[in-house]
Amino acid sequence: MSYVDEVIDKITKENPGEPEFHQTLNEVYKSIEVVVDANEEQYRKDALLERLANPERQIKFRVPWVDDEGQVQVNTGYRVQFNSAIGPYKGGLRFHPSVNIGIIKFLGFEQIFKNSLTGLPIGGGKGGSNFDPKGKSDREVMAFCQSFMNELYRHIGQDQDVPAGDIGVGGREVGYLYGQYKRLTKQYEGVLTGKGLTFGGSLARTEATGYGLLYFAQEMLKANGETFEGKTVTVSGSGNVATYAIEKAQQLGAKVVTASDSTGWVYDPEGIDVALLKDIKEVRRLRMSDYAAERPSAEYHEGKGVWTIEADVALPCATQNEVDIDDAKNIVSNNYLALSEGANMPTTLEATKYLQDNGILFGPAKAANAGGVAVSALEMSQNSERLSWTFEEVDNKLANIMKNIFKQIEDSCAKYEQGNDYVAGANIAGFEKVAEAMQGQGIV
Ligand code: NDP
Ligand code: 2IT
Repeated sequence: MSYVDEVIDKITKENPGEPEFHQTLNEVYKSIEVVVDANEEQYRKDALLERLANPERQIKFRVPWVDDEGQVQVNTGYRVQFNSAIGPYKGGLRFHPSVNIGIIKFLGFEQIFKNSLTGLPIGGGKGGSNFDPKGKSDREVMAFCQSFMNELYRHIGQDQDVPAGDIGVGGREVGYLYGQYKRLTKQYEGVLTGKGLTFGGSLARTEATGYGLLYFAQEMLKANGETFEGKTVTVSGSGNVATYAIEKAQQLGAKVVTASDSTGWVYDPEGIDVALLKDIKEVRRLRMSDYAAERPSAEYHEGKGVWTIEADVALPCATQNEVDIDDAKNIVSNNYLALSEGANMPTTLEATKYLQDNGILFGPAKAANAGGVAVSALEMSQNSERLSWTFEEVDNKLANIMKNIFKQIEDSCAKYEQGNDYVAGANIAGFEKVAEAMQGQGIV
């Protein structure tokens, strides 16, 4: 058995019941096998792959809070501090009823390599809770966030671990979390990113993941002689990533014809109305069915179905494993050119392989959606120097970071003869830097 296979087997057995973590472990470790084989003796002796797959620290805590009826509710909070080889732990917080330790570990593991690809000094971490913000009042969300921070504050800090948003955690939640951190510690520091613009947030952080996704996809299309001009794009999700992906795709001359949430999806052949989408989702906190009700050109369908629509580029921006083998078959039979992942691990391993085998350009999440965390790192820089940069300055840096990520992937693909397997290229490039940093710091 190869060293990679041995470690996948061992880590999987040691961490039962964590299918999402096993999935990313398989994807990453199988695709870096070519690098590992070339350094097998040293890596084996140093147990490098075992150390990398074991979080440096994982924290699990009780989060009690009182709902609007006076009833005490109890949720579980998590923070996984996965790897600090290249910088303080960095990664979002997810509030969603599905959250468990395996999901947080999958997201934290992905974050290590994503953060490495940004070229910025940030390690990998992730956290969250099984709290469901949907349908909760503002006061309930604040009560939950304050209780969550009452425990989390002792584990984080601007030079230790810097959380941010993810599913269910946006500007409102980051604001409540930051307020409570400051109250508990008396520190006005860049301990969270995605903050409001009046208290240390960075311009363009809200837009960063979606915009970055398009800057990355633009590079990927360009390398293959294509552009977004005149293309039709399908997007899933209707949250932070989806909204700003749609906005940037339209700015680049494409027409985006779909968006979705967990109850249904919209087909809007005239192109999604971004102003209406923002009003519905960000201001009024309503559903895609409400978008369809207010937009005469839009059809609403219950359930899942975005990938049945014919288009050129697919941008899944909702959640993990939302593109399965049947969706991949639709994408291929509808003659798509490319799929670029806005969500984390939205494509199953089987679907990814099928898309790549059928010549669909495939932009992997840890590269394609790295713009969010990259601008988070720029927010940390601005907080440290007590300055705020302009929108253009941040947006230009973001565009350059995304170009550079694509270049690193191409270089790794060339160096290890991976063709245009950008999944392998991203994993290899992300891994090499972290591996070298870990080797340089001894057995810790
Ligand atoms: P939001 O909470 O803003 O939006 C999430 C969207 O995905 C909503 O439309 C939501 O629908 C939908 N969704 C969530 N869970 C499911 C599910 N189980 N099935 C179907 N639809 C679902 O989150 P973000 O936009 O921030 O995050 C979206 C994805 O992007 C996630 O994978 C996240 O990890 C990833 N990401 C986010 C970054 C960021 O900066 N925010 C950075 C990089 C990656 P509903 O409202 O019905 O739940
Ligand atoms: O998955 C991700 O990269 C994020 N949710 C953003 C993390 C961050 O620290 O901005």
